[in-house]
Amino acid sequence: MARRESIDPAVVETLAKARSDGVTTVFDRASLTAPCPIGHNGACCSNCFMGPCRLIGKTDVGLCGATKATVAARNLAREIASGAAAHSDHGRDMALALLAAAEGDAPDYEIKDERKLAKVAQYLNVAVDGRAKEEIAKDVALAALGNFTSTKKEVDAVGQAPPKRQEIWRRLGVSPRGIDREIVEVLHRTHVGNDQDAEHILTQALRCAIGDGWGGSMLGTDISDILFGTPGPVAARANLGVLSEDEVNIVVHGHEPTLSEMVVAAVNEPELVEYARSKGAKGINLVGICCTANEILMRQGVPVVGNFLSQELAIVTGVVDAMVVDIQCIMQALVGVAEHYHTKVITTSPKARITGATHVEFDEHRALEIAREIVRLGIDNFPNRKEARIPAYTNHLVAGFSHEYINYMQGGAYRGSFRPLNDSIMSGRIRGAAGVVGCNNARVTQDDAHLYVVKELIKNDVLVVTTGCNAIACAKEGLLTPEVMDLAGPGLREVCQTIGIPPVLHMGSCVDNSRILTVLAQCATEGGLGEDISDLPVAGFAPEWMSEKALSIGAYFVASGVTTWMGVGSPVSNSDAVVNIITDVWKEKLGAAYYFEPDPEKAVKEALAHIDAKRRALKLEEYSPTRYATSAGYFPGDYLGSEEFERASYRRTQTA
Ligand code: XCC
Repeated sequence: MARRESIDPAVVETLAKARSDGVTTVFDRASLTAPCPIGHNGACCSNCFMGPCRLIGKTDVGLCGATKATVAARNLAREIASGAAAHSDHGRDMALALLAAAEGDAPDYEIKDERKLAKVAQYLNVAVDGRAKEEIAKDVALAALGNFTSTKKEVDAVGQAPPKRQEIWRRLGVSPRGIDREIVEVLHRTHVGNDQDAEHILTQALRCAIGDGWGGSMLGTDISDILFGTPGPVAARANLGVLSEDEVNIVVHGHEPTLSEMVVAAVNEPELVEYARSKGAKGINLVGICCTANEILMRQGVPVVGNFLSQELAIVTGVVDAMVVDIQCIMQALVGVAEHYHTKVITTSPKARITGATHVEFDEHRALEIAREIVRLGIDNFPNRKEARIPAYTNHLVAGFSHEYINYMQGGAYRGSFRPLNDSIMSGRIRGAAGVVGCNNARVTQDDAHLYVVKELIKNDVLVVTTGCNAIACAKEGLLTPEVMDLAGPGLREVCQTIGIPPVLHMGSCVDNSRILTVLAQCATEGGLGEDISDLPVAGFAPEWMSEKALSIGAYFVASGVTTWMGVGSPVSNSDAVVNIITDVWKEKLGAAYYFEPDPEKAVKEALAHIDAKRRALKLEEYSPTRYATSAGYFPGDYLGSEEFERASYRRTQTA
C-alpha cells in the first residue's frame, strides 16, 4: 500500500485538486524519484574530481584513501556549515538593517524595543548610560557585525551560556572565534587532502554550529526583537482555510522579517485597501508560509497557511494572487505550479532568484515603498483569478512565547523568573521539557511524526516548546491552544492551567531556536536543576528534518548539552565510527548525544528514559504519572471555548 502523503486534511484535499488539474507537486516527485542510496547515508564523496567516490560494496576508501569515517564526517560537517551560514547570514542582514535604521538610512524601520536593545547592548559590551537609542543601536549593530568577522575574539553571546558550559567549550576548543571564521574553516578543513580525522573534523563542526546557535541565530532573533518588538502571546489562525475567497491573498514565504513586516504595514494602508476594492476585492488578506510566517505570526498575529510541504498547494487553491518569497526553503517548482494558475511568484532577495519569477529587489533603505509595489502587483493580479477552491480547514492558536514572556508569565514584571518552572520540574509535576522543531520531509508522511512526538510528550507530562515547521504542524492541529489540555498529563495540565498557557509553546522561527537556548540557560542557572544545560531533564527533536539548517540546529543543541533525536534517517549511517563519535563520544565530551532515529516511537521512548535518568542524577522526586491525577478533575481541560478564540483572533482592520 502506498504511504500516506500527509495527515493534514487540507493538504490531502488540495493535493487531489492538483492531480485533477494535472499539476505535479513535491508529493508526486517523491514517488517518482527515490533518494540516492549512496549519498543518503554519507557514502558518497564529491570533494574532488577524481570522484565522486562511492564507498559501498567492495570499495571502502576513496581514490585518495579517504575512509568511510572521513567521508561521512566531512559531509556532515559541510552540511552543518551550510546550515550555519544560512542562519547566520540572516542574522547579518538583521544587523545591517539595524545599522541602517540607526544611521537614519532606513526610515521605515524604528527601534521598537528599547529594553531589548539595552539587554543586547549589555552582552555585546556596548555602553548605554546617557546615550540616545540611535547611538546605542549603531554600536550594537557594529558590535554584532564584528561577531561575524572577528577571527580571534570569542563570539560575545557565548557569555550567555551557563558558566559550566562555557568552560566545557573552552576546554574542548569549540568556543567560536567569529561566526564566519568557523564556517570558512569547516570548508577549508574538508577540502581534499586536509583534515582527515573524523573526530577532529566533527569537533570543528561543533564549533561552527555553536557559532550559529549562540552567534548568528541569536543575533538574528535579538535584533529582530529590537526592530520589530519582542513577542508576547497573540491569537491567530492556521491552515489553508485562512486564504480568502473574496479578498486579495498575498502570501509571504521565506525567512527574514525585514520584508514581511513591511508587507504587513503596506496591506494595512487605506490607499492600498481602496485600490484592492477598486479591483473588485473586499480587502487584502496577508498570510504566511514557513518561517517568515512564524516571524509575523509571533509579532502581529498574521495567519499561517502552512509549513514547508504546503507551499505549492497554497497556489493550487487558485486564490493566491501573489506569493512573495525571500530566502530559504522556497521550492523552485513554485514557478511551474503558478503557471497553471494565475499566481505571481515574486522573488525579492538579491541572494535568491528563480528563473521565471518576477523579481522586485528588496532594499531596506526603501523598504515600505518596495513592499507597496509588491502588494500592488498582487492586487493587479486579483481580476485574473480562475477557478478556485479553498479547503475549509483552519484551527486557532496562541503563539508569541518569547523567553522574555516565559519569564514574565511566571511572576510578572517584578517577580518574573524561572523558579516556578524549575520547582514544577523538581517536584515531578512536569517530568521534563523538550524542544520539538524542524522541517517537513516528503520522504515521510507530512506532520505525522511531528504530531506523534508532541502529543506523546505532553501526554507524558513533558512541556514542549516548538519552532519552525513543527510549530506550524502543531498550529494546524490545534495543539497551540489551552483547549488541548485534555491531551496533557495531569501534572503538566495543572501547571499550564495555573499559569494559563498551552502545553505546547510556540517560540518562533528557525533562528528563534536561540530563544530555546536562552530558556535552557536560565533554567540551568536558576538553581535546583544542576548547573549546566546537560544536567536538565530535557530533550531535542527534529522529527521530519530535511534542511542543512536543521543539522546545524541539532548540532548546536547537542553542543549545548541537549541530547537530540533527528527523525527520517541518518546522513552518516555508512560509518559506524562516525555514529559512535556523535553519540557515545559526544556524550562523554559534551554530556549529550546526537541520534538519528527514523522511528518516532522509539525516539520518544528513548527520550523519556533519558529525561528520567537525568531526574535520577539530580536526585529529584521520581516521576509518577499518577501522583497528580486527582487534580485532573478539578477543572475541565477544555476551559476556553473555541468561539472565544474566534473572537480574539487576529482581525485585519481593513476588511469590510
Ligand atoms: Fe525550512 Fe524555517 Fe525547515 Fe521549515 S523548519 S523547512 S528549514 S522553514 Ni526551520
